[in-house]
This record gives sequence, C-alpha cells and structure tokens, in this order.
Amino acid sequence: MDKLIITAAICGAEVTKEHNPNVPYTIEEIGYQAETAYKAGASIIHLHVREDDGTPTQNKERFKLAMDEIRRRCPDVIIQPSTGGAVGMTDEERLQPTELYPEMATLDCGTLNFGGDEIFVNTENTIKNFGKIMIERDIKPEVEVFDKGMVDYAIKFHKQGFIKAPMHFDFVLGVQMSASARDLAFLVDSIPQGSTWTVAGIGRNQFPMAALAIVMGGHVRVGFEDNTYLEKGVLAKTNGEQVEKVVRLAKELGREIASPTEAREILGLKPLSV
Ligand code: KMH
Ligand code: ZN
Repeated sequence: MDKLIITAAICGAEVTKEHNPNVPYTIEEIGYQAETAYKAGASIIHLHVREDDGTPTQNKERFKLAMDEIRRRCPDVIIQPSTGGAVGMTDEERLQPTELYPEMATLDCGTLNFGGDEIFVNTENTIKNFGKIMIERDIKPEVEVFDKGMVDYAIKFHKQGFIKAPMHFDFVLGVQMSASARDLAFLVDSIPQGSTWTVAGIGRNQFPMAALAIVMGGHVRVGFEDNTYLEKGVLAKTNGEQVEKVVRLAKELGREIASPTEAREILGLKPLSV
C-alpha cells in the first residue's frame, strides 16, 4: 500500500469566521493555517482565497500572494488551487489560478445542488475546456467527484482526450451523495485501474471517511473547507489539529504518511525544481 497523502483544504469558499473564528481570510492567516497543516503531515494544500473581509475570490494576484506566502512557510508542499471557486462565478474567473501554472488544480466533473437554491454549475463544455487548459498548462487535475455520475463523466472525458491518465480523484461525500462505507466502496470500484483517490467527508463524515480511506489504500482530505470541528462540539483551532488526528489514526492502523516528495511520486508529478 502506498504511503498516505494528506490534503488540507484550509479555507474553502463557503465557511466563515461565524462558523469558526479560525477560518483564514487574510494572506497571513492563510499562510499560518497552511503551515500548521504542513507541519502536522499534510503534503497537499487545497487552496481557495478570500479578500480580507472573507469574500471568496479567484483573483490571480490574490492567489499569487497566497501561494508565495505558503511556499515561504512550507517550502516543498504541493499547492492545489481550486478552479471551483464559489457558486455563481464565471468560468473565466474560476480559471485564473491556472495562469500561475500550479502543479495541480481541481477539476469539478459535474453540476450539483449546493444547498438551498444554490447550484454549482459545471457543464460538459466547462469540464472539457478546463481539462484542455490543464493539459496545455501541464497541471495535474484533482478530479472532484460529488456522485457516481461524475466518475462516469471523468472517464468519458478522459477517452475524449480532455483528462490524462492516471487520474487522481477526490470523492467529496456528504454534499450530494451520502457518505457511507458502501458509497465509498462503490466509487472506488468505479474508477479506472491505476487511478489514485482521496476522500473528503463533509462535516461529521470527515474522520469516519478518513479512517476508511486509510484502511482501503486511498488518501485523505481534511480541513476547514469540509469541517470546522475537531470532534463533536469542539471547534478546531487549526487545520493542523485535524491533520494530526488523521496522522494518529494512520499510525494506529499501520499506514505511513507520505512526504511531499513521496506524494509527488505517488501522483506522478515532476519533482519540485528549486
Ligand atoms: N466552493 C465550491 C463551489 C473545488 O474547490 O473545486 C466548489 C469547490 C470545489 O470547492
Ligand atoms: Zn475547494
């Protein structure tokens, strides 16, 4: 079994300081939260950025500032900007961080309900266009999957040349699709051989899904984007606390943690050039 890659989704676009005052908005706060996760064992930072008042943005300059600050504090971490951004943003807005040529970025493979009246729109043309741009810019997509149909879309678009293999999937469970062992096993069984996968359980699903991924040979995503608690009724002070909890679970279950260098090898990324 490969070593365990831990991704920290430190910020998100939806959670606010009203949910947890430690949700980072400023560049300094984002850098600090990334550093806590990295020092605890995260090898990937999944990144959204905010204006100082918390407004989500996909502004390229803001991403550059955040990425430089993260790189300063976490020299070898893999930075994975979101191209999902926030509900309602245009494709052009969402694509801005890809102009910075990150090693990875997310590629959301379908449209879904996002609570209340919100719909997170990813048409076929959006997915194909994002995939094509990521190939041109040599960015490895993390294929974001919120239900089984999105696995099927990813396979279809791979066959059409818009996503390269081996694909890396992130199963986000507890938004549109429920988060059970059966759901996860079904998704894992549905992806092409040679793919890698990670799971992001939303809210109280976070650590149960992490434990399943640890024993099933997948990888784990935690972070405030998905859950702002450390345990029932206890808000996390840092993303690092959640990463530490995954590291403890992995240790108990006999799975070693991947360094960023090892994560690059597992994901087929180029070694970091200095
Ligand atoms: N904030 C959601 C609308 C991604 O990062 O690619 C989209 C999202 C997925 O978080
Ligand atoms: Zn995200």
